[in-house]
Amino acid sequence: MYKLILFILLFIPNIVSAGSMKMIGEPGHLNEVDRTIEIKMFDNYYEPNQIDIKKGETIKFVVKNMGELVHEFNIATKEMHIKHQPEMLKMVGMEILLGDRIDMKKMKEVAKTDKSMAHSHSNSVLLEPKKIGELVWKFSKDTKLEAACNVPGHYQAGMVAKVNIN
Ligand SMILES: [Cu+2]
Repeated sequence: MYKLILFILLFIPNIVSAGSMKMIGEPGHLNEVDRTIEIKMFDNYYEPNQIDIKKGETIKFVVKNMGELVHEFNIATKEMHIKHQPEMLKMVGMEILLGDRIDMKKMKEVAKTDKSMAHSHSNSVLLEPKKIGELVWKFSKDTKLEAACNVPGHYQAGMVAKVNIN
């Protein structure tokens, strides 16, 4: 019985995150891309700050960090962003996430014991200044979404883009 409870406690967070992931769409395939959208990240805002999508579209986002700070482009619901923020704060506390740099070596080391610190989410890219990343996402659901940066303070400073799915 004890083992069963432990099993449930260990796996509930995974089940919940997999469930909410499906709600926002799914990782897209490169050979199914309908459109490419370029996103520029500045300190602390996106350009454009509004993204219009047709339901079912697969979009390739080419994300460029034009700012002086590390930024994230993360597609999720508002609730998911708010849940993700303590994780990012922890990355700052552990000195994995520095103002203008990501300590990849430390990230790999810490991720061995704490998977949440690996920051490998299929719905986001985390970029150092001057770096370019890509994210292919299929918007299969018309859930209300936001593209946002969850580096501590950035979301609150307005680093959030509205995603309109029609
Ligand atoms: Cu940011």
